[in-house]
Amino acid sequence: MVDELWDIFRGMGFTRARGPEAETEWYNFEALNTPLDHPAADEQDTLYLKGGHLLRSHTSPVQVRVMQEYAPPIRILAPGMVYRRDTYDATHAPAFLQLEGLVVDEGITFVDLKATLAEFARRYWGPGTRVRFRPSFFPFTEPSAEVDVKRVYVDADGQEQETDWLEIMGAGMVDPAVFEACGIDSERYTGFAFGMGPGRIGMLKYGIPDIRAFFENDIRFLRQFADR
Ligand code: 2NM
Repeated sequence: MVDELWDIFRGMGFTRARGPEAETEWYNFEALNTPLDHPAADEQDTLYLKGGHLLRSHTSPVQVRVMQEYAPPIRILAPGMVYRRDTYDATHAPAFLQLEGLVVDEGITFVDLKATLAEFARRYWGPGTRVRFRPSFFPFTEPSAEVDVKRVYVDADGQEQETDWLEIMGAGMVDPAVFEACGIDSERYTGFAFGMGPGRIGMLKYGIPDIRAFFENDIRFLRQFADR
């Protein structure tokens, strides 16, 4: 899944970035405009290690590290494992893949966000794909949106069919407070970011009803995807 998604974003000019899975509270929360007493930073949702570190709860700390080290223009994709204190059930795992993107330059607007993510959706699900942006909230973006796709296709009887709207990712314009925390001039630069779960997208694509199938090492399940 990560390789397939990566191929599309590489074709749109993104570079791959990586970072540590054991992070500090500053990189995981505070640099991302999330005070430690914000509900999203509540330790209920986070796995703490000894010595002031925690397992990253999203890959956004990778974006923070890239913004600290490189001057814009920035166009990166950060895939990797993230960790949350979630109960293991059909739709949640305490360790799961996330894939986040970040674009920073002069003059980047919400139009760039919509066009990039709509183009991604059409390259992944096909040219007939419809894309919908719904208002949402993330501490590190303003405005923020959930991105839904609907697939329109012609069935074996020649009838036009369409799927329900499927939620595939969150996205938004990077909050100026995040740029300032990372040492980027928020008067000069704007940008957008997005995040998705490759496991969730695979579940939607292949009709996998239970996320635990990815972790159980049932060779009959895994072998179906052995062609990459
Ligand atoms: C999402 C949704 C919206 C995001 C923001 C950033 C950063 F570092 F630039 F602030 N990285 N990723 C982001 C924004 C992630 O995931 C659902």
